[in-house]
Amino acid sequence: MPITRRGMLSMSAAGVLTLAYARVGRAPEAVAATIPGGTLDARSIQQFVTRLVVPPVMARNRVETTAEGQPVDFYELHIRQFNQQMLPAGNPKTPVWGYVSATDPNPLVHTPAATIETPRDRPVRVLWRNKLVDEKRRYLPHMFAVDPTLHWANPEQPPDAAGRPMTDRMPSFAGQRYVPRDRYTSAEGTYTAYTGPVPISVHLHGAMGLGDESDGYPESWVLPDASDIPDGYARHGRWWQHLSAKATALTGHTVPIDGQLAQYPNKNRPTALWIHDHALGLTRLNVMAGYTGFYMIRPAKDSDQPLDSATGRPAVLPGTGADPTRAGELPHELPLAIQDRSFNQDGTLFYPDSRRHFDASDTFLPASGIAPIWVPEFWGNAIVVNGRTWPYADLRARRYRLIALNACNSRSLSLDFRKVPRVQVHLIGNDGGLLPQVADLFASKNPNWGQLPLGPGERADLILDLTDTPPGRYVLGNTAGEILFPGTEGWLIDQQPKPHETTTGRVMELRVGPALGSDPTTPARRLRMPAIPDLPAADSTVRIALDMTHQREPAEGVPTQVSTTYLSQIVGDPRKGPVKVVPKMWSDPVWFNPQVGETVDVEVYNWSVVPHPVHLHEVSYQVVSRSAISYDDETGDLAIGQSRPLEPIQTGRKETIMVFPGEMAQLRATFNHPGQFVIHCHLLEHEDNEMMVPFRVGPAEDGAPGSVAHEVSDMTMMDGTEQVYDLTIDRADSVRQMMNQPITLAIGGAAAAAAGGGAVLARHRRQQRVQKDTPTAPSSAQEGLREPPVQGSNR
Ligand SMILES: [Cu+2]
Repeated sequence: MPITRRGMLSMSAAGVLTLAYARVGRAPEAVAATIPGGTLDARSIQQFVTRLVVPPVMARNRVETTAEGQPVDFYELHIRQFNQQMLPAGNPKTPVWGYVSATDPNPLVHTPAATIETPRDRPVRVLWRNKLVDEKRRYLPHMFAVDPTLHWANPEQPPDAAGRPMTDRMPSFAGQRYVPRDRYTSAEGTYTAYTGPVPISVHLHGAMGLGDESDGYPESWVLPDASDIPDGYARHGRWWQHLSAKATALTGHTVPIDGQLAQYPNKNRPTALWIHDHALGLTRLNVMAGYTGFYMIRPAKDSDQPLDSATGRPAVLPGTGADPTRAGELPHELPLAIQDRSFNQDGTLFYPDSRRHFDASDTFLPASGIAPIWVPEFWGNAIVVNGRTWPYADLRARRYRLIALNACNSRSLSLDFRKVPRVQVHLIGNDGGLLPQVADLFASKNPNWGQLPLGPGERADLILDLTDTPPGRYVLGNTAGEILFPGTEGWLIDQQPKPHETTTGRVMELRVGPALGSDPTTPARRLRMPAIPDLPAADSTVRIALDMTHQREPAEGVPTQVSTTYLSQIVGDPRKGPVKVVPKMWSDPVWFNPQVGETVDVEVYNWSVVPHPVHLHEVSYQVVSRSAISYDDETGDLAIGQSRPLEPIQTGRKETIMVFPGEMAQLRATFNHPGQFVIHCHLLEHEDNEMMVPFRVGPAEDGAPGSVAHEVSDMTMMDGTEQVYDLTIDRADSVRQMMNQPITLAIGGAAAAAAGGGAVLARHRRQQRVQKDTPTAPSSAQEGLREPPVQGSNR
């Protein structure tokens, strides 16, 4: 009987410290026991018995014409709930959400869905519709517990007297006490999880050059058109009306009540994009429930393609026209959506329905700043690839293109190819398209030899060369623990907490058979990559801090807990003097506001204890630099130390990058398209609890709803700034008060668990490194770090 995380945490403090210690890899079974899960023991799931599913191409409905006379492919896709054999045959099926073609007479009903394919610069229109209803058109409640205390879609809030939508805000729970759903009897004095119809908002992750009407803005969600939507419920987020009107003006289509209409211009360099949900405060749950898929932007011209340096002619990549698939064989290009999931014995997915699954909290909002259901991170204990647990792939001794997507909520991955004999693996692309230079994972200078770290939301385009690999069965492993931490030299996997050896340490099995004839594809070392034009020099700089608010439980002896994760605005130039940090929340008026055509350096500073994958919508960016930092929140001294070389996957263009603790990443982007978009952390739990802010390109548009705070109240000034805040939102206010106080709380073992396990170790290392690497750090750097030195730790 595995010990649950909850069980572990009800043990003594010494037991909890053992847990944090075990995560460094001394006791694999103990590590497995720390991963929260459902009632199905992940170790009992048979591995490598299910064939890898490769999603087919999505059938388009028709071709339309844009206002400019350009052909545009049209799709109508419905988000539905269905059962899928995620676990091996013989186990119960798993209820999941997926999107399904509404016009294909024989559609694929699967998640990941069929893949949308398009050449670069050819636009695509998709009418997305929320069909999360049963056969009688009654709404389906969420399969997971919806925390009502976050700043979230909140369709229960009826419009105010002036008819203004009151959705998309953090409700007040003053005078109420949280009660779990199964014990909830009365709205009198108590509150519980939301169980109404599910809001969704569909985002094409990585799409650039698009209008905000097409981006799946978190506040433009839709409910299903169910027959039993309770009276007074809003059908849409605050922004839906405005953005739908723009979509209608752009496409000529009326947007149905349960729909979002997007027109994707596909301006990207060719790459793999990811369709997933983005509804406010629900993204972690809606992505966990399943609807997901690939969207491939393909080369349209020769300059999009690599050349074969031996011939000077266009290279042949696996799976392209010159390299067709034989009947009965797997395609030579394999997209891999890798996700961690936990299951119950009845086949349902498990996701925590209580903060108690994460740590020892039992005093919740409004009595504390801690949400009752939200957890700061989630790690599943089983690995799912393209909708199947631990599949296998029948391959040949030849070259393949692997397009790996880390589609986990919080889990970092490090793909490990070292168990495949005589394999060669080259990284040729990332989320921003082909790299300027191919990187050999087995180069002797690669500190993560044979491995590829990949943060949530990132993609890796790899050439897997099995030409010399003898026939056999080999495990594609994962060497990253739940979350990555900086080693002494940056991203060193062998210094990280380890995954469980036989569960999360495995991704899939590669079954290699003999070659069938010759391989027409170009060896990766001969690829000469297309040039990437330089971005212009930056016109301005925006500075953002990644941070987490910790709070002490009122109970005696219980250490701090993560209350909120957030992005802050850094005012001032740290190279010239002390800075001021202004905490920002989703409800704040837009403060990141480039002009149309402006090139901006976005400097992202991470002084929290965990790395955050930072994702910018609408643009792809160039990572200009990474540097070690230290921050003293008493003096405001923000020291920028030694710069670090970019990882190969950080070269070229990016739209999601892992920013490590004690590090600043300088991201340069040109903002060419007006509208309102978001920047956020791609740990989905963080994104859902304030680690996301809107940015607007160009001036505010007529009819755009603005921010909640601006709309509701303009009576309060704080910090001497021109900001306005809504004091009726008590939680925002209490979080803000906390953010304005220096954090002086003790951090012990359970806090390490709360911050992601292994945090004790990470914090310790970071302090060492910041000291070592930061010659300009103030002498008080140690005390000035936002978290105090570890107390009572056995490290
Ligand atoms: Cu984060």
